This record gives sequence, structure tokens and C-alpha cells, in this order.
Amino acid sequence: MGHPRVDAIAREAREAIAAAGSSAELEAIRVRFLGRGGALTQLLRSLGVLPAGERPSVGAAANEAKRELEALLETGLAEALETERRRLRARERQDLTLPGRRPPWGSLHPLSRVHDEIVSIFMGLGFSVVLGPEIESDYNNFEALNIPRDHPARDMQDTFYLSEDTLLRTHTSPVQIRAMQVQRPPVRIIVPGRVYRRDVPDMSHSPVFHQVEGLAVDRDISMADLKGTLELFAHEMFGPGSRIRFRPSFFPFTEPSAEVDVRCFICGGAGCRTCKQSGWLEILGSGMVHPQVLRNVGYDPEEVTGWAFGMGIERVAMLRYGIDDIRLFFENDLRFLRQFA
Ligand code: 2U9
Repeated sequence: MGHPRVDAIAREAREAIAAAGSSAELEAIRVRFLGRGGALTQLLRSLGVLPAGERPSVGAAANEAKRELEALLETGLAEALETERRRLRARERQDLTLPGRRPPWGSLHPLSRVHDEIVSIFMGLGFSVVLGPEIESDYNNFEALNIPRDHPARDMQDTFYLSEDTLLRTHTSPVQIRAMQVQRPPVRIIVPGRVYRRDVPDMSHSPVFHQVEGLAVDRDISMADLKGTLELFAHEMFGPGSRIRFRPSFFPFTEPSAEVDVRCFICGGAGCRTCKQSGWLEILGSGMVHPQVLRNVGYDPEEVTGWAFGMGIERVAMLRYGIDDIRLFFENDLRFLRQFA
């Protein structure tokens, strides 16, 4: 029971639906034919202008075409949506059973490891960590420490001067001077930090390196306290079987002064290349704080005494890990650093 105008619209719609490639296109076709202003909708709305005799047959044909097109669009849309969903899933497919990609782990620099170990040993003994500036005054770095004007360390050749009175600290000792200037005894502090010296780099020299220094000042502090503390440190740092010895030495800021050796842990004392056949490895310098240094910070050497020590972190790390060139610490070569992971 067709009708030429209805048939023409229906045919056009069927062809469009058959050619449609997506749900969006099908939706556009629905609007074009069945929407508010669509071709079939317009026709149904304008039935009234037709001659009365034609209305029933055109109306029936148009309604039948409308139902047919609605059905075609429904199945077409369902198919198109399914295809589109499948395509999206295929593109986003993930294999959840794959093992994860491991992020590369960083590791602590060997100097950080040795630094942390030294600092934590002294913190366990009740010492506090104190830090200070790397740019210092000539007074704090030399004068207050009893280092005389004609001492070679004060030469332009040995120290990086920034002006007549300011320099890059050559040791962390000025930090202890600052601490004592603002604090009454008892003092028990550990001072780690970067220091600078005008050295030409070679296997055992670097113009920048790191130290840890310690200072204890109180009533009745003696050389015996120094020896006991450093022996305890050696046992924690180099093992309970390690032995140390004190050798007389000289520093302007300590009197008496001593250098401390640890029994060579490479050869056990028999003599090897590392200990230069001596059986001992020099690890630090130490001594009783010079009375003049105590006076310089306003302490009374008749009332309080103290001891101090200093060690190079690079030196301890080189001995600990068997590293023969100090420059390796500063080159950031991953082949070197990965060995400490
Ligand atoms: C104050 C008083 C005394 C710190 C000390 C040393 C001995 C020492 C060296 C070890 C190797 C420096 O890194 S190194 O080249 N240090 O031998 N340091 S006593 O004495 C002080 C510090 C501060 C107020």
C-alpha cells in the first residue's frame, strides 16, 4: 500500500541508513527524516492540506514508513555502537599480567654513607650536629684558632680568599668557634661539612673535600675522655676487633696534639701496600683544645677544658671501600657510583 512521495522519502532514508558508517551518522539520519523538522514528520504534519480522499492512504503509508525507519535505525544504531565499543576496547587493551617496569633505584653517594655513619655514631654518644657557613671570616677560620699570621695555611697559595677578610673555610673548626661564642659549657658537638683548600687535584688532593670535626668542652674533660671516645668510635666504625694508637703531633689549636691510627684492616697489621708496610692507617687528628682558643671565645681555661678531633670523610671512605683516587668522588661517573647501590 505505497504512495509515491512516501516511497521516495523511505527509499532515500533506507539507502542513507545502509551507507551509514557510525552511530553519529545514524543519529544525523534520524534527525533528517524523523526529527522535528524531518522529511517524514513534515509530511505527516501536512496531511491536512491534501485532498480528503488521499489523506487516509498517505497517512497510513507515512506511518508505516516511520515505523520501518525507526526499526532500521534502532538495529543499525545498536550494531554501530557495539562495533565502536569493540574498537575502543581493542585500542585500550592492557595485559594486566605483565610484570611492572622497575624504576631505577638511586643510591647514596659513598661520601654520604660514611658521613651518615660517623654522625650517627657520635649522636649515639650524646653529641649534637651543628652546621655553619662555608664563607667565613679570617678571624673565625684562623685567628680564633690560634693559627699565627705567618702560618703557611694563611698564605694566598693555600687558602681561597674572597677578600682581605673573607675566605672559603679551610676546615669546619670556625663552626665550633661560632658555637662556643653563643653557648656556655658543657659543649658536645659534631660538625660535618664541606671545606676548601687551594690544592692542585691529584690522587690524594681535591680543592674541595669534607670533614667531620668534634668538640667536647666541660669541667674536668681530660685526654683520657678523648682516648676513650675515639676508641669507642673506632670499634663502631671499623669493627669491635679494631685497635687504635695515638702518636704525638702538633696543631696550633690543640695542646697536646695526637694523630690517631687504626690497625690496618686490609692486612691485619702484617704490612701491605695500603698501610705502606707500617701495619697502621692514619684516620684522624686530635688533641686538647689550646687554652688560648678557649680564652678567645670567652671561656676560662682554669674552669673548663676540652678536646677536639678532625677527620677527612674522603680519607675514611677511601680506606673503607678501597678507593685509590679522591677525584672519583667528584666526577659523578655512574660506573663508580653504581658500585655503592
Ligand atoms: C676548635 C678547637 C680545636 C680540630 C682538629 C685536627 C686535629 C686534624 C685534620 C684531619 C684530616 C684535618 O681533614 S684533615 O686534613 N684535622 O688533624 N682537627 S684537632 O680541632 C679543633 C677544632 C675546633 C675550636
